[in-house]
Amino acid sequence: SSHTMSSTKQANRGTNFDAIVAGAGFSGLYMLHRLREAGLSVRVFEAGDDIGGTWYWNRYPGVRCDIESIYYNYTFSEELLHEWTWSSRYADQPEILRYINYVADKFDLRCDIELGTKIIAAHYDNQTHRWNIQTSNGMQASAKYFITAVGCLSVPNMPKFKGIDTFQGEMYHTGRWPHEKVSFAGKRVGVIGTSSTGSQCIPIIAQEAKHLTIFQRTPQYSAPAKNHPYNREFMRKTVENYEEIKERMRDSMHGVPFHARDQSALQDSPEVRELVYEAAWEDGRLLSMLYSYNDLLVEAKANETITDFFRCKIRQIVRDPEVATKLMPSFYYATKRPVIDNNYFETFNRDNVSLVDVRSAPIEEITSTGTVEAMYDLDMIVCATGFDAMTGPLFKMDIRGKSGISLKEKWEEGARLRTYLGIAVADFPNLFMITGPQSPSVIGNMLVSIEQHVEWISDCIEYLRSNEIEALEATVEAEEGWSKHFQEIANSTLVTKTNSWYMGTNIVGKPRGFLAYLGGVGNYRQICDRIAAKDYEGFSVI
Ligand code: N01
Repeated sequence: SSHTMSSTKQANRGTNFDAIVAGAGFSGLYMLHRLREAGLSVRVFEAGDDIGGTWYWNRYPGVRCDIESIYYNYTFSEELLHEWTWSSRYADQPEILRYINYVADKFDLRCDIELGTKIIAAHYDNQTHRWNIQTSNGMQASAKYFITAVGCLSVPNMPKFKGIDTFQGEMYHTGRWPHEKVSFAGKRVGVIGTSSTGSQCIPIIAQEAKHLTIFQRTPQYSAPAKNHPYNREFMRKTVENYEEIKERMRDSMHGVPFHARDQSALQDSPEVRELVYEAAWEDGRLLSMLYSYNDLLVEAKANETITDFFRCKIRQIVRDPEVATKLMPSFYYATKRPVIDNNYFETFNRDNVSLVDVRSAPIEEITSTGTVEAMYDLDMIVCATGFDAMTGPLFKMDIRGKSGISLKEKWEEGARLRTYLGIAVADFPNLFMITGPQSPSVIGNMLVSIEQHVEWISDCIEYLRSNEIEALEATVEAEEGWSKHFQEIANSTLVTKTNSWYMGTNIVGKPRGFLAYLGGVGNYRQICDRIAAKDYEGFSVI
């Protein structure tokens, strides 16, 4: 049958492929490269008018990565590592997008990417064992393997305030920022949201706007990023040692070559703890604070020692005690993704900045001239309100498996997410998700997770081809086992105690449940490799 398949492929080149990939960000691009190298015909469909995914859409002022640039890049090509030089510790969006474009050109990827084309449906055909794909512009295509590379944070969450459509000023969501420069000069700007995105754009907008009003629902813990230019010597040395760095990243908890100190926060005296936290504060890495001790995410008492430290810092930085009090976070530290910033808390000392607590008095309505019964007159509203994470991008496509049930229907049944390794789903043969729900991915450095998934998936596909297996499907038992293990790990930490996009609670009507695997990227890689070595244990063959 593989013979007929390949001759059909030859006859219908253009619409029939070995593999179809949804999305041309970091994951889709590498997937395309790997599969093409393995000799498959591949088509990538990308909704945006250009490649880059997250880094194509998120162009808001101040946008940078929170993982150091030298770790937030591909590691699969030594040549690429040597060719590229990052300018600073935390690269900004234009630089990361330049990198992605450089990679696309270097590996000649563009010819297999269809831009401005959203996949709206993907249905598995039981007769042909192929995925039939339909796009927003009426294209039909089919493939043996369907791979989602749609990202974890790609569907903006636009708040549904009453009257929002009547607002006559400019309104933006940070995740859909215009390509032309947005001017804040002379304007009364409101920013809704004070998390990773809000804390990046607020200091920049404040410098230009006539007045900036910040609508804060949940105060954040944020530590200074301590961004600085990289020097040539540092880049050279790092690249020279990259083999070792790469091993450490792949073996780690969060995809960076560092780990937590092997000590409880409760073993140190308050004075020593203070010194430890102070050093971490000065260090400026996303995980420095969390890595101060090994029990901050599991012991409530330990976590309280670090939240005290943050509150103290905020009180020191923010001059107006009333504003400082409003900025005091109280959830367990790092149960939301930590935030690192450039002058976030300092911005509240500016005369043209005011802070509104919308936890005690939520935004109820947007009128033609501003928010909240016109109490705040605004020329512009910036929504830094986040995303419908992980499942959101998958649900944008009507993905239907063997039995005709959609992924959305499956996971909404009993409000229960079920996957095998976050990669595969029972009833959906030959569907592979890169950085899907229940995988580690967004817990740390996305690039390490992306490369691991892409390599695991392409190895799996090569295994299927060399063994002439038509299709592979996760078994219900394997899926149950993974989901149970997944949940046990999440429950053993403090993360499930906090409402966040990790828990799905930021989206009205979304079932409450943790979305990403917390067992660590190193452990996870070992589990995935073990399963592959056992001839894809937990999968059944069609
Ligand atoms: O989104 P968020 P984000 N009324 O969901 C508030 C990555 N990222 O775009 O906390 C009022 O974290 C909401 O309030 P609350 C990173 O993984 C990385 O900032 O729900 N407020 C919160 O303050 C990150 O974790 C980088 O009470 C409303 C904010 O909006 C993830 O993306 C940069 C509201 C949303 O916070 C998401 O970050 C940016 C409403 N109706 C993003 N609805 C870096 O690499 C929402 N909010 C540095």
